Amino acid sequence: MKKVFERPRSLRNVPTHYCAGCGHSLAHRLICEVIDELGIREDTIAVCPVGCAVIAYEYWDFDCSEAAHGRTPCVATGIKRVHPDKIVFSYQGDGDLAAIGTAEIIHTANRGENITVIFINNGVYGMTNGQMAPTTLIGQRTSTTPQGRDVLRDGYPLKITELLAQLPGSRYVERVSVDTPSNVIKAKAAIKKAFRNQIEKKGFSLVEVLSPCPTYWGLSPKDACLRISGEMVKDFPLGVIKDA
Ligand SMILES: Cc1ncc(C[n+]2csc(CCOP(=O)(O)OP(=O)(O)O)c2C)c(N)n1
Repeated sequence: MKKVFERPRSLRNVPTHYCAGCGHSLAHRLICEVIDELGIREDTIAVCPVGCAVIAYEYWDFDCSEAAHGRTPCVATGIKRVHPDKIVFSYQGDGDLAAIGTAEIIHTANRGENITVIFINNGVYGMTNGQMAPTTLIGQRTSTTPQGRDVLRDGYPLKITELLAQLPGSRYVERVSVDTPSNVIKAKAAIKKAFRNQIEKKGFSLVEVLSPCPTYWGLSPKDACLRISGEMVKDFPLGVIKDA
């Protein structure tokens, strides 16, 4: 019988703790497929974040380090500078990257560190019960904005990825989504390009992944995916933002 589907070598055969319909598990798998296809499993070092993906190292079968809140780009920088031959990536949610670690990601991009950043934007702080994140949409209800995000009180959704693309040190910045099969395929291609850039020593690459959080959006997994294409992409349009 012809084999049409198998688990990537880099993905451990264990159940994850993610909620039904969560985009983290899809993103994890895509990263593993890319690492397998590039043949870099033995040379890859991941830096795991705080937030829902805090124990990503339980699911990935390659070397991983943990970092404190928002500091994964700094830990990744240190590892990469000591081991320039290794492929180093940081994995962060929007609370981690765009709030707690704003300074760290800006300076890492600005220094043009030759690392890869995978940025999971689900618009909320998932792990700590769905509080507002910088990426929360205007009017979006969260546990800390029960009436909806109000611009006068809470400011605007932060397009941190566009901001990072402005910096001369950033090389490749793309926003993708995992809401539909075709977008999943595009997301994988972007992740692969970001890893390939690092292998080719091109510098700082970041892929933002719009990711459903059915639990804290209060939606079914299907409706959470529909919310991405119906609402989220208006503020966070998909596509290449910078490819220098
Ligand atoms: C300095 C500091 N700020 C905040 C927290 C609480 N905290 C831990 S994980 C987390 C949520 C991170 O959310 P995000 O990065 O969006 O990832 P998600 O859980 O949504 O995947 C927060 C707020 C903390 N422990 N310390």
